[in-house]
Amino acid sequence: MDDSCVAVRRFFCDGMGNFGGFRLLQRRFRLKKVEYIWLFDGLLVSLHAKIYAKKYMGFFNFFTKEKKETLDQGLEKTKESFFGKLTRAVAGKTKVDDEVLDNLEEVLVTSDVGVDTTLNIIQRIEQRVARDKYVTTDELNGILRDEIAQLLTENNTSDTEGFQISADKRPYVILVVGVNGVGKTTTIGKLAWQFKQAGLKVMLGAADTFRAAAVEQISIWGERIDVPVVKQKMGSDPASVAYDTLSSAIASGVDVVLIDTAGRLHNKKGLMDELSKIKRVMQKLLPDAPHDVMLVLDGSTGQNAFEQAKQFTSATEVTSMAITKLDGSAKGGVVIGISDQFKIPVRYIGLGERAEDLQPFNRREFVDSLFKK
Ligand SMILES: Nc1nc2c(ncn2[C@@H]2O[C@H](COP(=O)(O)OP(=O)(O)O)[C@@H](O)[C@H]2O)c(=O)[nH]1
Ligand SMILES: [Mg+2]
Repeated sequence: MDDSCVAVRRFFCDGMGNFGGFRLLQRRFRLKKVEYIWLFDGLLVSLHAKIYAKKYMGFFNFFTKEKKETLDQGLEKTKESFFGKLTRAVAGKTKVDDEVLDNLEEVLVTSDVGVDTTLNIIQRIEQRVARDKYVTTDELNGILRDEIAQLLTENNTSDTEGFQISADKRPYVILVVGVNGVGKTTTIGKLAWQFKQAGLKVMLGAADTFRAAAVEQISIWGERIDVPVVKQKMGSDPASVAYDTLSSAIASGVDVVLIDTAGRLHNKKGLMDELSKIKRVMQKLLPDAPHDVMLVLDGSTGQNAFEQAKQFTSATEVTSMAITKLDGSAKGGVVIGISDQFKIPVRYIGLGERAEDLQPFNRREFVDSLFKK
């Protein structure tokens, strides 16, 4: 059997001979070839599909209508605050002039977009105003939306359409880093659940051995979503836990490994040493591991998240980011700034505590949702 084959279990079809569902599966996974056997399970017909993705194991694109609603709801507070400020910024004005631009600058900075990105946005709008001569304040919304979307798509990173793993990178190892409390363990739990839903075999490594509660928390997630967690006792060497996890994952044919870490920012050298050791030890088993170093940032901390991104990216090679807790926070603008300033893709955004509240970050969808009235 082709080693890029992955079995998708429990893919229930609503009747016998449901080739529509079958084609959907093929399209969603962008498969070259699909093999299947029918299993009768009471009245339900379970489709056991063996998928031969020539190169990639793809995932569902999570961006359904329901996801859009979660995004809209999650960004509610940010929108309220942003548009409140924007309305005040243009009050009594019909034309976008220097004063409106100054006010807009303040709106963006106080919405946690960050100074540099704000300046980029203002510059773009100035150019637009200079070009179009007379721009009304009524048009400002639309222009802002377009310019922000444009800015974000110019930075050479691509959106995560679901998730893809190259067949020659298996197990695919994601090392999750970030300071205490940002949502690492929760994000790992949510991702593990989504990967599992997509038919992948997942394993978690409890390498945050700093606090007993941390090991317990990831174990609870593991039990809840029925995913194995490799752990040692509190205080043990995180690198040793990572090693154990990876060797166990290799032995049992796991597709994705997620490693939780403590990532204390006590000092840059300490953090650097700890993360390099984890990497080095894993590379003994799998030379190109970790395939992804995902930095988790708490979006509700606004500028603090920026600071953390700066510190972590200078301490270790971060390859992706997840920004959590956007729900219930008015600081969603931080996603725009971080996405613009760091040339590292923001892959996921956290919009709540449920497993399905973690979404792939899609810049266009994000900006559209932010500007939707
Ligand atoms: N509302 C909300 N809460 C979140 C989100 N992500 C994480 N949390 C909560 O943030 C708290 C800290 O998360 P945890 O995963 O323990 O952070 P860690 O210390 O980085 O592992 C927990 O209470 C989580 O439930 C999110 O996207 N939205
Ligand atoms: Mg944790």
